[in-house]
Amino acid sequence: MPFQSGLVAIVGRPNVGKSTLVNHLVGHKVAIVSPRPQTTRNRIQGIVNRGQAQAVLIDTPGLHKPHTALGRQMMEEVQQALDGIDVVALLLDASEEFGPGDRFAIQRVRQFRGPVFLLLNKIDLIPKGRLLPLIAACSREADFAEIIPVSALTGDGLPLLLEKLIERLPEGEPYFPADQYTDQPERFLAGEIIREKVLDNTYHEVPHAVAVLVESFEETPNLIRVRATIHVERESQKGIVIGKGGEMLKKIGTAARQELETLFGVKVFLELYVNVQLDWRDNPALVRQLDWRRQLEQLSRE
Ligand SMILES: Nc1nc2c(ncn2[C@@H]2O[C@H](COP(=O)(O)OP(=O)(O)OP(=O)(O)O)[C@@H](O)[C@H]2O)c(=O)[nH]1
Ligand SMILES: [Mg+2]
Repeated sequence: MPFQSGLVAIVGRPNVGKSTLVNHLVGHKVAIVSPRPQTTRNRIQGIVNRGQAQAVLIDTPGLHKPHTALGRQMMEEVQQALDGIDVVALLLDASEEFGPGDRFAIQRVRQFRGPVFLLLNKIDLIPKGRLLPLIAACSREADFAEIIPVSALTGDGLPLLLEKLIERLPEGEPYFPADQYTDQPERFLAGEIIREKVLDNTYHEVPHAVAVLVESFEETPNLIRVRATIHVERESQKGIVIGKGGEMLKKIGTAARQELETLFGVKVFLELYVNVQLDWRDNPALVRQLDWRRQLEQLSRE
């Protein structure tokens, strides 16, 4: 049997469960997840190998109308993720009323000429009776190659989804070696894990205003030493992230270190700093600096 391989872009509004889906299918955490919208900021590839097939899933930032330079870059990332792909999987949150935001998302994938899968996610949250009318309503909106109800959280529907995806992949050599499950180097995943722990512990504008830069990532056989800066936009946000007597920063650091140790299987020494970078989200140059692909280019030049 010839090998099949292809690129699948996972798109949808913020918070519908794209990153949860990619992590579940890959079987490793490749993208951070949070209950706050606009968590994912860059496209990240998660690789799924099954027998004679390799599906490269591209997680993307949630589709929204951007108001900042960061938002515009995030939407640019989605555009780039759609370049040269074989299948689009559009996720909707089935537990929410179908609305204008969903219609906007459907419009965005209409331009794609290949097969578009519609995934109705979070079915663990709704009574079964609500599915059929939702499927009927969605099939009136566009000509989807498949409409599949799933739960990215419980895994319901995911084996069927993977089977249907693989059917659509063209013949070809694998893009990645069989033991690689993401294109995102550990250094940047570490930065994302730290950001996730900030998101877990902060509210209102703070999660949106946070960016994490890993300044150094030194690996020795039984220790990884990570030095990172948490950038925020205001002194007041810095105060929140540090907390009374540094308690919040300590909590964030401990949670991040524990997860990094589990992930990398070695002891991690984590050093965190907090810095104010006034209105960085509105500054295209600063936004670009925080893009991990650019950081990677820079590191390889040094
Ligand atoms: N109950 C339930 N919750 C889910 C499911 N999938 C995702 N979630 C939750 O929905 C929230 C958002 O999940 P993410 O995976 O971060 O969503 P996303 O689409 O990647 O969001 P952005 O990166 O902001 O665009 C998290 O709290 C997840 O735990 C699901 O199938 N069922
Ligand atoms: Mg995400």
